[in-house]
Amino acid sequence: MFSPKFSPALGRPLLQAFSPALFAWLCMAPPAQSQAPAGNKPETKPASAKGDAKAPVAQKKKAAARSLQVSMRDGLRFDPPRLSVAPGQDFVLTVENADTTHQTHNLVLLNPGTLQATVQASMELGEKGPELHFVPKSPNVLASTTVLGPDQKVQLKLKIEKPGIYPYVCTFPGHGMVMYGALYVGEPMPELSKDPNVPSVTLQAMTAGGGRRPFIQRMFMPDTGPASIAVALPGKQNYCWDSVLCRLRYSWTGSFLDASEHWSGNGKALATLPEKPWWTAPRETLDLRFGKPESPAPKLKFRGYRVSEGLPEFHYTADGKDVFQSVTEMPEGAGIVLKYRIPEPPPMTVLILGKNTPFKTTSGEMREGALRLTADQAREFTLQLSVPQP
Ligand SMILES: [Cu+2]
Repeated sequence: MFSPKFSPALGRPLLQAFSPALFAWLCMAPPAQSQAPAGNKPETKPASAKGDAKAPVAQKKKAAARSLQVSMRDGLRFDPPRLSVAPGQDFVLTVENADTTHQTHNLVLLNPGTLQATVQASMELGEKGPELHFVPKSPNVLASTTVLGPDQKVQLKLKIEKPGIYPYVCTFPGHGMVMYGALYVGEPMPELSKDPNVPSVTLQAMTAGGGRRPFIQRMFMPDTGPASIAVALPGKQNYCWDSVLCRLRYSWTGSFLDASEHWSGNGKALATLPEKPWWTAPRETLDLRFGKPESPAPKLKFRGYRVSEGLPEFHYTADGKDVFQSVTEMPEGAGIVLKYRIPEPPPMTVLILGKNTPFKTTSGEMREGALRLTADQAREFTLQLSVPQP
């Protein structure tokens, strides 16, 4: 059995003034840096009612309370950076410091629109900061945790009646400008990549590759085979290449993959696309034929890819013939260019593009939805695909 030991500075759960619309209490798990034997994980103790004498709900078992979780993570960010709850819904927010760099953090839940002012006020606490856990006294503070050390966990029991977007922020000195998120109460959430309530630092950390470009990622992705490769081009285009069908699958503009589910789960979760693809390959588009369009589909075998200047050149064989394919971005992100190389092509190579194809070609003859290339032309050719203009 644990008996929680707190350092004087972090001694009691900190209770703030509560808005009438909300009440909260805290319960604190013992600090994990205590002398607990390995494997003895601190447990969250049952909540004890504090802070609001008018809140007998604390003693009653509330069956319907929703449980939400937010973790403090490396790189000064909350995970998830957004939460959503219905107005008037009882919920328990578990806040855990999961920062492996041993940073300490707090979480302060605020009235809508008071993030900047609260961060400012916390910076003005001066030497009073530590004893207040860096939480300024303000009616805009709806609930707050103490400063949490590594692996410490706290629960806030909450209910918010009034719809709105309630920021949560870490006011530990130096963190408030980048470490925040938002609780959506009865409000629709915008697309994550366009949410002004999510800091860009957080968005980047949630993006596969940390937002680096170019970047190559093998990942389970929506609407494609399990062996797909996602690539962030150096500008603003991204694409998914299917290594079973050996062809481009789709392309989208903007942020790369949101891989947070993938990393936090069992590794099987699908990455999500922050944007709808502006092009998805219809069935049989980009299929290769040797001889005539009616020739049987060649046997494809993916051989891997090599990387040059951060970008992959895919290699596969079609009926034993080597085919190389790479993708680059058109100037100003206006689209993508597919480059094919077939070092030893047969006398005639055909690429099925479909009628009314959006692809522009610079060589070969386009007839009835099929691009026909002589051996000379097939050694190296490109296809341009522009982002459709609205
Ligand atoms: Cu912090």
